[in-house]
Amino acid sequence: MNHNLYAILAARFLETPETAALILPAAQSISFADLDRASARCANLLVQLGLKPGDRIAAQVEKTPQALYLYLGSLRAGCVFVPMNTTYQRNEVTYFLSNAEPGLFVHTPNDWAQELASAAQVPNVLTLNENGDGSFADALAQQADSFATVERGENDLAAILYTSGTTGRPKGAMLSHNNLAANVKTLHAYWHWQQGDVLLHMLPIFHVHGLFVAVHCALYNGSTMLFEPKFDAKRVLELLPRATVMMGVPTFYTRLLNEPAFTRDSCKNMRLFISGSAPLLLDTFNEFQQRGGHTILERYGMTEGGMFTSNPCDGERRGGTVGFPLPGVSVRVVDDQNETCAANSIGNIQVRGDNVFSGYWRLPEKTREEFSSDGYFKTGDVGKYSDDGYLTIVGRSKDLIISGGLNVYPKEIESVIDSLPGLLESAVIGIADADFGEAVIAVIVRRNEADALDAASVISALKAELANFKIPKTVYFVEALPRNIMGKVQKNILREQYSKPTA
Ligand code: MCA
Ligand code: AMP
Repeated sequence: MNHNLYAILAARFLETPETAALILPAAQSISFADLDRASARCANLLVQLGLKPGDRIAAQVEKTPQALYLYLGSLRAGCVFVPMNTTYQRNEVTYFLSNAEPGLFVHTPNDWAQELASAAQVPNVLTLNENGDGSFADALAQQADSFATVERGENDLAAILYTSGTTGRPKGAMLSHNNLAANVKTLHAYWHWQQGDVLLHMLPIFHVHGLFVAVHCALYNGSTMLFEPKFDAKRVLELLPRATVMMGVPTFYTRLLNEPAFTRDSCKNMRLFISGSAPLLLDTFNEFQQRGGHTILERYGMTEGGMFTSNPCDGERRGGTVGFPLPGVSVRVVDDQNETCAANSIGNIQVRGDNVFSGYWRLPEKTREEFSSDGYFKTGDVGKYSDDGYLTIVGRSKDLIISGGLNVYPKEIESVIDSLPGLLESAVIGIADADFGEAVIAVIVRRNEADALDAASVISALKAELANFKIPKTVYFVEALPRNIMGKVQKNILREQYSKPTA
């Protein structure tokens, strides 16, 4: 049997080849048969460029149908897809290219990508802009539109997704065809995907949520996606009457609730609203229920394994919890000695299952550290089970901020700040924010007041180095950072201090 994920998805969506796979903002429709032909053209192009199964394809491109063809073509050719956030800056991309050693880099035209690719000796470089044009699209047009999808085994890699860490550089999570297939099959059944479902797709497609959860579920169900370039609350209101399922990060839901026109009537065609990537506040859950008449289904997952737990479709969706372990996924809460915690006791969340990745790209040591001796992945999240089996995430043991569903590791920003002129040290923390859930702020100690950068200059220096969502919303200067007896910065004190409304 061919375990290639594309073959598994296509066997289902090609049952209805003339159904629209994508409907674009200007109402243009792309059928499943079109998708199959376009991904075949891409796979043929990859072969022509000399890419072999197992070769990496790095992509830093906007959300267009062509970006999806690139992903599906990569699967079909047996290559390993490495998507990157479009707001990563040159230093961030430099690292990904040198670490992944791709055989092809497809990028949005800018001042630096070509130069970085040459420096990293990437053999093939193509462009793709936000309109779906560029040398990648031109090259696709020259290719034949059929391709025999390459045979892949269960453990062959389909993708590497980089996730940052509390220390050091980002790590590439290696996801196999079987990891991805196992998760989509489970989610398809658990969320009761059904004939006629239409997915409102407003997430980016360079992360697990938008690409592997949303796109895979729609393809596996043969469902149309209303494929929008980015989230826009007013546009959601226009499109909801044509959709039945929406997935989003909590910011999507708080922004929708800020729209006075959002009512029960807006949602009357909807079957399911799903939230994840960050905690959904109980207030948002309750207000959405009252205003929209729908109970948001919250689920929990991670780049390293897709989805782990979910509230049920049937049965109680309990606000403030992430529901039950998905079928086939074992999720346990353990103490620091790896002993299972009793219900209502807080401990470390660990997961095991066919969906869970095999390790970090070229980091065997790091991989070993992150798995228990009995094969559970240590998520770094902290939680507890209720007596009746609902999991609640109560915090994180990792120093991580999640802003608008995107992960920000303070250490990375602190290192950049500390290297700026006249600055001695810094602490980056997350404080509660009505829009992003958590907002990034920086508390900085100057080395020398006379020639230290001011707040605006710090922000503009950071913008040149880091993706936009990592940039602190506010910068504070202090004389010294609070430290404990071991010399460790007490971020809890800073969080308390800066969470108070400033006069
Ligand atoms: C944009 N900005 C942000 C963020 N996004 N600031 C903080 N956090 C963010 N997430 C800033 C920009 O820097 C810019 O600032 C200003 O907001 C406007 O930028 P724009 O791009 O127009 O923002 P937006 O369109 O309003 O985007 C907000 C968003 C977006 C819709 C929440 O970030 C988004 O789609 N997030 C979803 C991320 C996601 O897919 N996460 C899943 C990861 P300035 O004006 O100062 O320049 S996968 C995962 O976590 C696991 C597996 C899971 O469980 O799902
Ligand atoms: P990422 O590394 O981008 O895959 O982010 C995964 C992290 O997002 C998890 O380890 C959790 O900390 C967080 N996360 C995902 N879903 C939820 C949720 N429903 N509630 C709270 N945190 C979540």
